Amino acid sequence: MTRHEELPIPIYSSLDPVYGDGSSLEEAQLRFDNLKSKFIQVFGHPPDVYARSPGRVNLIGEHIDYEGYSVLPMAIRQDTIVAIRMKDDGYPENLIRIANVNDKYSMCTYPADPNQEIDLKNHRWGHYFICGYKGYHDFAKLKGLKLGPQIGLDVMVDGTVPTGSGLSSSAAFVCSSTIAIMAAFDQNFPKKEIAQLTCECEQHIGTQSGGMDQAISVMAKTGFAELIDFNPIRATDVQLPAGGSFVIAHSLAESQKAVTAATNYNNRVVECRLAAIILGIKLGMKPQEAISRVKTLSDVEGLCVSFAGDHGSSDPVVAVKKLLNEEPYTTEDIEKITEESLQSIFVKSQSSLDVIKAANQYKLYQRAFHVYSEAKRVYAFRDTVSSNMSDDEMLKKLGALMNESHHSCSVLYECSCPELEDLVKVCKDNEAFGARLTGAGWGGCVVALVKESIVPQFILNLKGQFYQSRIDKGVISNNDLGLYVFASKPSSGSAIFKF
Ligand code: NG1
Repeated sequence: MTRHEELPIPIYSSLDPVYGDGSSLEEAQLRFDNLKSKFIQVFGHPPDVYARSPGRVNLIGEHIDYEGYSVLPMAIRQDTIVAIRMKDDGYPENLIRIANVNDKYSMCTYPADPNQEIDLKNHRWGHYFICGYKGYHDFAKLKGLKLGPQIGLDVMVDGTVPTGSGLSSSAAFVCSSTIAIMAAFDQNFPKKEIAQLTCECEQHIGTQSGGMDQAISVMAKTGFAELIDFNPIRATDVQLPAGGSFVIAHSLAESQKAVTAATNYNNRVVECRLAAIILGIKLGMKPQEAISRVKTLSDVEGLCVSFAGDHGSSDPVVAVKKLLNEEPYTTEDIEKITEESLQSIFVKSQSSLDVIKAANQYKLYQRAFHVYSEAKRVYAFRDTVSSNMSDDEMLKKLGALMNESHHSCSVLYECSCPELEDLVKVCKDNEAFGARLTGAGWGGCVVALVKESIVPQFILNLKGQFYQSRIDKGVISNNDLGLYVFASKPSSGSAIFKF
């Protein structure tokens, strides 16, 4: 049987395979009708083709994808739809015009040049489309495909994934853009190649993104969470237990990952690399060898595990505890061990150099501790789901793993914030089996595992205990509450629509 990730992106001529029936189908039909009519209104022609990709919620496995470890997300219902038309009929033939159905996002215009540099200092929403445009051209070149002259594109976007919320609005946008461009050229490829490609596309925005978001957005299946492995990318269906429901709740603190990359997201990627290099050296590698060969903590896991073996354990955390200092490292501390300057170690990566410029200490012990222990929790979660425990026991165990994950993110990885801490506490006070920040953190959403039968009451309690004061202060309006707190079932992945 062909594995799911070997199949191309599905192409549909109607909406129901993705949006189901009833009110969600009606809602989708309205969105597509509106997208088409705005497209005609702005560009004077209907689009050729549409692509959609969903946001996601990560159930467990935070900040470990870029270290090569498996993660366990599911796609959510909210998605981004990109309508596209290739301009083969004259002026302005070599422009890319990107409009949005939401007036908040004004039209962005770029040259139709795949070699253009993205102006990272001036962040614009359309940059994410250009990530897909550049990435797809590089991919096509590698494949030896001819894309023809640099013709212009007209693009209209409709997104419902809340931005800056840890639900991967950026990946939903980059994936739907890349797939729309691919479909406009009448091409298609296996999902695993598109997952890899879209991850590389998103790195053009300046984050050293791991690949989880694009992988789940592209490969998700209705009704299942997925265990995503990297190198090579694979997705394995995970059936979630009956009787439980995942509630997603926004902390209302917005996390602008691309803007804070140097001090937050990319900082952690750099810290993990340094922790891995130092562990490699302490475990017998020559500094030069460690610097050139060790990219991630998974690269030195084998060494750590055999060190742990000498101490009667199989847990790589033992090596972290014994070989790294709990006190933060200064640049000088690190350079004494690596015998090479940080500048030169990271010379090929501008975004890492930006991290070094902004940092004055590095918490290597804490970051490595988090990564190795979180990687184990992902497998514990998967094993729990496939065990023969009763549903109730299972939900309790899964909740406990989620709580441990949150604690580790908060204390060791320091990617939480006061609003997330508050919200996690409110969830736990209201009978959630477990609750944790989801996605990159520093704002954004919490995911809580709740007994299905109490979901409506649980949401009402969150409203009273977390949102009401914010509604009163005008941070959000009462009518919008459903956008910020909702239960979610696993939804389907990317699709192309040709009507
Ligand atoms: P979000 O929540 O979309 O910012 C980011 C990364 C993931 C992963 C998580 C943390 C991107 C596009 N996504 O997700 O790859 O590392 O943080 O687990 O950078």
